[in-house]
Parts: sequence; C-alpha cells; structure tokens
Amino acid sequence: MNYESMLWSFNLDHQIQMVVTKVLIFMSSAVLAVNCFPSLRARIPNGNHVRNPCPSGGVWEAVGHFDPIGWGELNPFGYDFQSAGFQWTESLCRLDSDSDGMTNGFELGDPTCTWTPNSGIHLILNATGHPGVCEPLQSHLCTEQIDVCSTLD
Ligand SMILES: [Ca+2]
Repeated sequence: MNYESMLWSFNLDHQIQMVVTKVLIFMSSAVLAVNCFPSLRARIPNGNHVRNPCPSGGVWEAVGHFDPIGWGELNPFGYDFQSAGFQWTESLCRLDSDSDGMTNGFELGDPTCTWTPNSGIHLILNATGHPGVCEPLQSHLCTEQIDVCSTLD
C-alpha cells in the first residue's frame, strides 16, 4: 500500500468514525429528550404516587409523559413542567394542564400550592388524579381530547 492509498484509507476511516460519532451523539440526545428522568418525580408533589386512570391501572411513573413508563411524547403537564424549568412553581400548580377543570395542584395533592421539594412540608393529601390525563375519562371535557388509554390497553 502506497502512501497515497494509506492516506485515503485513513481519511475514509476518519470520516466513518466522525459519522458514527455524530449518529451516536444524536441518538443519545434523542433518548434523553424523550425519556423521563426518575429524579423529576421528586420535584412534584406525590410524584411517585400518581395512579394510572386507565383500565390497566397501577402507578403512572412518568407523570409528564403519555407513556406511563416514560418513553415518547410529553403530555400537556409534561410540556408545562418543562416550561416551568422542571420546577413545581405556583403558576404550574395553579394551571389545569389537561383541561379537565382541576388544577395540577389539586390533582397532585397540593391544592394550596404550598409544597416545595426541600421545604420539609409533608403532604397530608394524596394525589386525586393525573395532571396530564383528562379525568374522569368519560366526562364531556375528556371525550373531546386524545384517548390516552387507547394507546396503552
Ligand atoms: Ca387537570
């Protein structure tokens, strides 16, 4: 192999490495963008205890996502939480992200919007609903929205 072909081979290898590196970086970013971060649950009241209102039941682990385990698209609460810098703010608390007539704070057991992650305030109220899924599912407000449960069951 002469010098010129070695150089060409090196350049091709280098270019392939650069493409592979860019693809890996892009894929990592995409995964981070759509996957939930379990630590975010501690930033909202009752973040580990939001029940799944769909027939499949259980706990909705990723409250800000349409998928209960956290992959994929953010739900309306997820977008509002993101807009709030992933912090439980009074304005986020007073929003009704899923347009079901109940504030996010009411649904997450903080109706007075006084809870903060580090305040030591222990909620005495349980989450009453899901701030990103319109409930009750069969109410007139919800039947006009995306049927979240149909994608799960
Ligand atoms: Ca609501």
